[in-house]
Amino acid sequence: MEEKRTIDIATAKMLEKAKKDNVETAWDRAEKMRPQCGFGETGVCCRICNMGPCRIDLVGDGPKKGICGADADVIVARNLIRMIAAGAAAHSDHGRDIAHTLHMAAEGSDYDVKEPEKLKEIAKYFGVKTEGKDIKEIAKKVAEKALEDFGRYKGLVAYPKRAVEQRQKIWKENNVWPRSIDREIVQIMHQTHMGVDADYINLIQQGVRAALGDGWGGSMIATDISDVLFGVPKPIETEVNLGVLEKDMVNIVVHGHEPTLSDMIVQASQDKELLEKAKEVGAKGINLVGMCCTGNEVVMRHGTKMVGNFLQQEAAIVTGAVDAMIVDVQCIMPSLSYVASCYHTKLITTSPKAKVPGAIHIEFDEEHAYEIAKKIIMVGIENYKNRIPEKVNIPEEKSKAVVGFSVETILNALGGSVKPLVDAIVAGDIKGAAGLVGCNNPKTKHNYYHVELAKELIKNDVLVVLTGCAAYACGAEGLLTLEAKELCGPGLKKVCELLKIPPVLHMGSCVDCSRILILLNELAKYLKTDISDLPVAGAAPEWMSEKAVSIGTYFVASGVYTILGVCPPVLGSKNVTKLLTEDVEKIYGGKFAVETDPHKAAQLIMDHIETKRKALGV
Ligand code: NFS
Ligand code: SF4
Repeated sequence: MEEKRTIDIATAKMLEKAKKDNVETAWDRAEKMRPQCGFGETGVCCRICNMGPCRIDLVGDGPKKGICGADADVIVARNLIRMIAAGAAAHSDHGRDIAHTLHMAAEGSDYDVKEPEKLKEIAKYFGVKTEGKDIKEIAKKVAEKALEDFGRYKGLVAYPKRAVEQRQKIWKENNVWPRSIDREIVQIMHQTHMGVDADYINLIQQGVRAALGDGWGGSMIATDISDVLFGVPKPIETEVNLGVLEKDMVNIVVHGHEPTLSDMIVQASQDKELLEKAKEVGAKGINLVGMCCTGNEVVMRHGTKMVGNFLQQEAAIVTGAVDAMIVDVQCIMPSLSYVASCYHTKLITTSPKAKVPGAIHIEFDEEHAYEIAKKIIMVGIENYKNRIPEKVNIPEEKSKAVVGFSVETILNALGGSVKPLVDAIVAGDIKGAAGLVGCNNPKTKHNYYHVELAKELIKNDVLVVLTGCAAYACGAEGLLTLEAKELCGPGLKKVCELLKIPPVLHMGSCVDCSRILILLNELAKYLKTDISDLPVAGAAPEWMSEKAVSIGTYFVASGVYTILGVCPPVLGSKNVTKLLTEDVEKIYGGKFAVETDPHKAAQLIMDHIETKRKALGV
């Protein structure tokens, strides 16, 4: 049965073990949840005011309107853009925290500016003068300007002006250029309050504006300033999957999202004093590994091994070999404290925004970052002796991977410009490119869609770039290696050999989808065209989070054809569905499609790429 749940052998083994150990997982709970509520699934359940809850009867002769008179279009659109608001808020609050950390670095803290060149580069976009200025001074100004973009009371968010002019024009004409990152999120909450907006088109338009404030705002700020503080990612080797846990070392998992914490933990895990302590308790050393997006952040900069993606978080603890799991924010299942209690694992929460009953809370504070990081690791070291030997079973599966393809790295590999990439596209060696992003979802077989889609695309000479949990899926399958060129079509294989890159490029965490935007923008700039004219597409094969809705929306609004592998809750409104899958294309040049079969999705992407190639005359 476990093979039905995941394609990953290591995970399947741990699900078997969980069953034996009598531990319930997300898959078990998903089964108990079936059949899931049809009203919720189609987006026609409204709980926005207390006259409700209301629901629309789509098939019978039940209610067609809520008590206030809201119809299916309004209810679906409101629910959807509230998802965008939450997703954009999560990404952007992360961006804000990183900007604060830069501000603290400027004033003197455990953090420092690691990449002065990148700082100067982004200073340009914020209108901060750099000539003759001290780096700390620039850092402080850039941090302040970035922080202003969250709550400015006049003007517009700065980063969208990095986009090609055609794109900027579309955003201006349609009035979706975000005024401030927070404001658009707040406006969604206002606009969707009972008795405000009853026009589904106007509602979706506001969703687009908030999503752009995420992609070309909060997320992009998070990526850029993380690079400034922690380093611009460069290709680095690592290993992926549960097999990276070690039997005779203190295993510490960092799980969550923000590198402010995880990067400091990486540094502290190499502290001599702590290594001594680890030896004192009988361990050979400290094995720090990453999970979900914070894992993506640290692997790109330090090569920290990647233990697993979203649906592997419980499985990691089920190995019985995780001495501490350290979490900050986002995608942390509340079940972890229960699963940890079935083994010896200590779950440590660190953010005032995310506490979990049953976990140890050690609040992280940037002012005492290193000291707290050490204290957190000590919990893991001290817990090593509590392992229950008969409950330890680490699957051996792990794969090698090369990660760390920032835009800077890609341009570097290409000799400083996108020209060789464009030439390869024109020559037909590479047909186009596709971005695979996002989560896992027990509604689909774990990792199956990510892997099948990636394989099918590279086989057809489509270069694949990845972020988020998609990266772990493809990494565990060995697709992030130079050897994966053997799975490619002849053209892509040639290019991979020439540039010595894998055909599937790991570009980072989910906020790093902003790197994909910048790469597309560079291609468009070079071709003197708009992003929507490029032979590219996006897919969120196994998405589940509200952040993914925001990401999908800003990609579509940036001109990208985007496939969702799991249907969003919109089918209750024919009008909203048509708007998102057809009409938006006339405005933004991008649109959504839903396709639950990865092979059919690959065909859709290839057809789209072919159409765009023809239009470009290549
Ligand atoms: Ni993205 Fe990262 Fe994974 Fe999905 Fe969660 S970790 S920010 S939301 S589940 S890809
Ligand atoms: Fe019902 Fe309207 Fe209230 Fe929603 S806002 S719960 S549809 S009355």
